[in-house]
Amino acid sequence: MALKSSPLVQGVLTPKVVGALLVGLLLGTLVFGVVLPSSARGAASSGAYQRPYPLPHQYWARTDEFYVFASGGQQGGLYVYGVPSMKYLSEIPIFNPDQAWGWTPEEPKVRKMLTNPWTEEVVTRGDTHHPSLSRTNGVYDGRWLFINDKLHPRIARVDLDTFRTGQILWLPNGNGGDHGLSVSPNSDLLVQNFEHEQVPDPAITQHLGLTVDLLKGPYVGAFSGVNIASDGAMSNAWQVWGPWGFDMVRIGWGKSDGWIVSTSYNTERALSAVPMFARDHDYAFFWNIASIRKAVADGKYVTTKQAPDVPVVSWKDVEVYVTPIPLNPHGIDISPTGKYVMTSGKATTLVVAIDFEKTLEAIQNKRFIGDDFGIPILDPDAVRAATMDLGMGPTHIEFDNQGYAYVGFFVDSDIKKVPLGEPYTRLHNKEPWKVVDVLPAHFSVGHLLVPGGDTAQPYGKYVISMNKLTKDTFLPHGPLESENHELYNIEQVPAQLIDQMPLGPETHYSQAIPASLVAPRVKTTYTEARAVAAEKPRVEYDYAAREVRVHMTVVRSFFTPDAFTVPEGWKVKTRLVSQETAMDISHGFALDGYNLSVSLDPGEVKDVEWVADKPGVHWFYCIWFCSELHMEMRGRAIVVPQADWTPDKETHLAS
Ligand code: CUK
Ligand code: CUA
Ligand code: CA
Repeated sequence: MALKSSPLVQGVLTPKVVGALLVGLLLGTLVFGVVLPSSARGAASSGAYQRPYPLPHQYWARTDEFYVFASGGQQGGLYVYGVPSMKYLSEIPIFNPDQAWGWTPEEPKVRKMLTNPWTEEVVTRGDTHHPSLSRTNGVYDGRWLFINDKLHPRIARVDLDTFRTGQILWLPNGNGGDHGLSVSPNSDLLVQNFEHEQVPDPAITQHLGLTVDLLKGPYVGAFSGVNIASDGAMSNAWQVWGPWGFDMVRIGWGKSDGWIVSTSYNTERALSAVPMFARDHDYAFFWNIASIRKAVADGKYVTTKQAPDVPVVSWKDVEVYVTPIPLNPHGIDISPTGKYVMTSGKATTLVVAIDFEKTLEAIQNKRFIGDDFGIPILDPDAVRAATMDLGMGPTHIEFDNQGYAYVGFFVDSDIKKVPLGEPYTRLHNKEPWKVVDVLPAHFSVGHLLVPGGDTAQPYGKYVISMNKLTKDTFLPHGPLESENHELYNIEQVPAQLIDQMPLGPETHYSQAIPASLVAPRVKTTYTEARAVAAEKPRVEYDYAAREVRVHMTVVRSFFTPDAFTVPEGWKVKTRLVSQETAMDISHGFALDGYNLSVSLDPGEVKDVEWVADKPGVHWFYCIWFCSELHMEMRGRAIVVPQADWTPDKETHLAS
């Protein structure tokens, strides 16, 4: 019986229908099939992949194998879901305020992170593209996730013990348009490319020996190197500038250790779309990291007024090579041993596998076919392992643990599975570089992921395709449609599409990490409140500073104090101290009519500052349903008109 025709689904529970259901229940067959999830019914059919969650209680056992951290694009943070259940878990706000997830600039810590250090503007629009999980020896370690904002020159560190943003670092000398981001195999270096060409400080263009015209260009490109300390703290290390903008990037490992590989699709240095396709090829870049550090050590750099501590190095002073890649390459990805660097001509059907061992030999033997802006151009014949004609619009590539590459095609709307060459042939016993499987996608693949598919040891088993278009896959939900994350099991050929999930527009790269590396470190409560546990609730009036300081404890289901007075126009510094120790019992402080709402997790301490510029009674209330007395968990901020204020209206708490 088709689910569609089920009377339960249609909600037509007429007496006649209920009667029929009862008969069905008594007979114990057919009708029962209607109300069970389709997976439970499908379980008997042989060969079909069985979804591990036929019934909810099995989900309570928390049996998902992987967390997926999906960049939220214009949502400005991350989506988090489980695999293979494809169940949405949460969101992590980063660059955009999001009060649903307790991330509001009313909190000074958040406000400071969102503030551009040079302009002091609070920047609340972001566009996340490229998450990069921290790693040790080239393998995810579950400590942090780093991610960029394409709209502004800033990157963030998310701490995986709290699923909260711990740091936002602003990159100097650029206006944004930063794109590819990659973390080194031991998480001590991060590289952030500027895809959009810039008009930098004149000190930089002078150092580069290039001229840049504000109106006519051509502009110049850059990437930033960021140091990551052992506690995850990020700091600007250096910048390299060159004639082009740089798109995607990976820091190498294994055979490509010590090198940064990146792409540029605009080696034309064009200022509009069509001329960006003028050349029949652009480049893949190979940057030697040690040579960048040496240029800095040798003093071959300039600095700018904006960032006097950040050395800016010219491409001329470092070791860099290019090799031609057909028409406008985008993604550049590295196989698990670090040997193959794969990229593709986005506007072609061609996918290129570069052998990094051959590349190092070609550099040694000077197999150059010329130069561009002084950069030696490596002979494609000397560095390529394969050039494959695979389909329309190859965009991004990931790798599994069986020696296969997975290439996503935007135009073809599919993923092609391709065996890699040596040393992987002993794993798959296939002729390398020939398609062995085609995974249909719905529709237009952007990024794709294999769990661990950008590391030295992919976990394999699944591919998730992040499709840009959903067309009619889901119920209509307005002209701006969600995207479609599709889960395939890749343990067999053909791969099986096992689930789909709509997710907000629009994710770019996403990564999946074993649940066992993250779940055990996730905190359920904070311990900050212990430090101030001895402090008593109080209200202090500072007439010189025109400031009221409220020290408030918060516990089910009371604010203490639950009322205080403020003279109109004064600043109110409110310290909220959660005395909760139980998991999942968060409170909050939202103030009627004041554009102010902060979340307070168990054991957390938060400071909120606001100016009492609206006279009257303003209730503050708890924002989460924390107990059956949640609605009653509220109190009053009484803002007394300036003319009416007398010191006897001060609030004094009984001690
Ligand atoms: S990009 Cu969006 S699909 Cu910003 Cu990595 Cu290629
Ligand atoms: Cu505390 Cu609701
Ligand atoms: Ca081009």
